[in-house]
Amino acid sequence: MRIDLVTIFPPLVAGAFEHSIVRRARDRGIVEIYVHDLRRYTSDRHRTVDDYPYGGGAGMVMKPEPWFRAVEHLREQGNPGRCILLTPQGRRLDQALARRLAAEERLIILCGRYEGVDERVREHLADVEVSIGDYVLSGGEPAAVVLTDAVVRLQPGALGSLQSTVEESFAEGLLEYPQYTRPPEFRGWRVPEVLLSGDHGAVERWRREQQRQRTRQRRPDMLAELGADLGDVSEATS
Ligand code: 6GU
Repeated sequence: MRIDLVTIFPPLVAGAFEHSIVRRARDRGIVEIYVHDLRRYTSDRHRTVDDYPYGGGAGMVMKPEPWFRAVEHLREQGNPGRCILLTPQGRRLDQALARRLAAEERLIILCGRYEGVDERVREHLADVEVSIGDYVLSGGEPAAVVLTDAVVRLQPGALGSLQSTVEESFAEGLLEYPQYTRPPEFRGWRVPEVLLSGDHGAVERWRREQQRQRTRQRRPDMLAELGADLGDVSEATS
């Protein structure tokens, strides 16, 4: 997979791809990531990327021309890919959307600044507009880091031999169970006995029950999504 990101702050996103899972996926050739400076695609001496809003009002609006030049230039090489505009008005990112985007050959991710992007970019350049949640960021850059991480870790081989239990439990519509490591007692807080018992069946049942409890308490919306039938059956058989 190839990911191209376009931003006015390349260092803000580039550093995030030099560590951990994303770094390893790049090193293994599973994903190619390129960060592009939007200002390279301006044509005036001051490399202007924004301008006053028509109709007045506070803040500046990002001009359409640099975005179109950047994406058209990137599309001259290879697969046109799917172009994503990151703004708080977009479709909310969830694991299902991450999986769909992870299946693309190429993503071109545009980081909008919060004040706004000329509407013609979302109408005629972006294929999809995405938000990472209901809160306000100053720009799409942190969202681009989040989206890229979510998509890269879904690439086959990206997690290596680590099996993705977190993704699996999410895929099943449940939150993850509590995890412990040594020591068995820390400041008087003990690891649940069942985990030390060596009884794999009991451990499995305990984890399932923890997942259900947690999901019920913290994310009843996820259980509702799962559907009444599945929920009832698993409750009845536990
Ligand atoms: Cl994609 N951009 C901005 N500026 N704020 C956000 C966001 C994106 N997603 C959530 N908040």
